[in-house]
Amino acid sequence: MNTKLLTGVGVALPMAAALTGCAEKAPERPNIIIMMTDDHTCRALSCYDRTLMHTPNLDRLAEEGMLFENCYVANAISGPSRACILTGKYSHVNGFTDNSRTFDGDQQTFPKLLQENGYQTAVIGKWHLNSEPQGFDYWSILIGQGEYYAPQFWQQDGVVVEEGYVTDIITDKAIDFIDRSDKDRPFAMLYYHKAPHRNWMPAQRHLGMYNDHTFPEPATLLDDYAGRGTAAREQEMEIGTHMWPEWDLKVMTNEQLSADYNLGDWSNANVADVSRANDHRASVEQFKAAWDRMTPEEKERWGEAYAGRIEEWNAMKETASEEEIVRWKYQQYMRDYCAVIKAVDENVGRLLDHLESIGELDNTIIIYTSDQGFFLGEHGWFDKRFMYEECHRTPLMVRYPKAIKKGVRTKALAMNIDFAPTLLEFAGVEVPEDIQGRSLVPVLTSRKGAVPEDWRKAVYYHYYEYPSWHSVKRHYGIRTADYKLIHFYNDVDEWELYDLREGVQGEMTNVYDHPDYAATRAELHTLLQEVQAECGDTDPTEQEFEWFKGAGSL
Ligand code: SGN
Ligand code: CA
Repeated sequence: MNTKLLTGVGVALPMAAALTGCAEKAPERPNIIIMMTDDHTCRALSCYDRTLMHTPNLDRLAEEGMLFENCYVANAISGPSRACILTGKYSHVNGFTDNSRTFDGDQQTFPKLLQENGYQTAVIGKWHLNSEPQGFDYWSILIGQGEYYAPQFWQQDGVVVEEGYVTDIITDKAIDFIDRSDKDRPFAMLYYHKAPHRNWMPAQRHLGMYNDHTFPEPATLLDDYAGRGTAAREQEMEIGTHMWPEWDLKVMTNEQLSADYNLGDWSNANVADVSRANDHRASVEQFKAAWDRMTPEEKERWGEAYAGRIEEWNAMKETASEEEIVRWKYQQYMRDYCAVIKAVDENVGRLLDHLESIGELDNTIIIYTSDQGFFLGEHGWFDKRFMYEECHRTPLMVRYPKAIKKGVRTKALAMNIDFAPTLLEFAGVEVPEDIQGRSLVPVLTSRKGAVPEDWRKAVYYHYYEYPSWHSVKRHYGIRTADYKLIHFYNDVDEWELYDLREGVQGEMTNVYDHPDYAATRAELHTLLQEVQAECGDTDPTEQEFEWFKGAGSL
């Protein structure tokens, strides 16, 4: 029946909208699952890029559905991104501009609309919006960032600690929700992983799996930030300087982890050093607490897996050059990051197999995405926040064989605010006018992922969380098919323009003041103004004031 509903979409869907509310038609509507990871960049998905790792189960979604080569987030940070997805609106409209915010759960969200229209709704895993979930029949969410081992879940009946590894547990809960759901009504589930968020703690079965593997280095690992502005130079997310050996790279023995750990004498240090020392100390305490959630057997296995790395580190840490340290840290970072993704890939496979075994796979729209991308050593960085490609772009694969052709890749400029209207349209629920995203249905149902003529010419971005972790300055801008225009503001006033056409400088050379780009620059400014006017985001200064009023701890 879904086939009937969706064949020749565009004609059939308005009819579906008219059917909304008819209880007897409800079972015909597709189930919905958004599979979202935290900080999973396209480069660590083999359907996007085969150089780093193999993700066969995630690739299956691309092989059996559509892959978006150009999906972008509206604000590359967790809570804001989640709020954009829930509401289909930009941060300045849904109010969740940075991670210190509390989501106003009374506002309209797509799960609420689905629930009102007969869907059984659930959110399982990382929520990170500070307020209690609304619009879900079932919720079981991690507290804040959550924990990798023996994670705590906040759910309707209180807080529980679950034994085991977070990615496996979230999947168990997802399967359980599906199995418990009423078979006469469709379900919509947000299956939201913590992985592969910092500090990248792999599952027991994946410990040490990449110990003997050397990952290729990105060409810009040792970037000196020449040719770009203050923001790129003044961030605090460099692998060399800001990645802690203990917390991030786990170079602490089990003996150190179970005892007091001395980080040295800082009594003669200056204020900046003391502040860094305090951050460092906090990160060690944080790691001890995370490690302590493991069982004695798990700790033992952990200790064995990291022993070689710890030995290497102790032998080199005093003598190695800065460059050697960056390159060594990069390898350890990649080993853990990719191992954490292995568990995601396996669990996505497990969930797909389960749906198949109960006959619901083809009747389910499955979206795979991340809350944003991530730097894997490009520009010498980890973390995200910048409007640069590595984290601005996010993975997006959509599988729904009743309406979407297999193995198609599209270049259409998509955004995470588009998920809400897309899913509502597929579900036959009228899309409210105030939703700012565009339904991706015309792209998804096109034969070859063709970009419709009237499609958006640019995606809009705005990042607010500064001053804060990693010191990425506030900025906004647009990305078109070929160019990117960015304005860094607040304590700087700097514009950047990048030529993203193949074989050109990319995001290494700011061509904003280059005479060859004068015409392009003028066009982009006009387009930026139009896009800002359309989405109602024209006065960052005003928002800054709001930000200061609301800022708390992140
Ligand atoms: C934590 C991390 C940061 C990260 C933020 C936001 N530090 O503070 O590295 O940028 O979360 O991440 S950590 O020492 O606690 O790991 S987000 O994905 O939730 O937005
Ligand atoms: Ca994230």
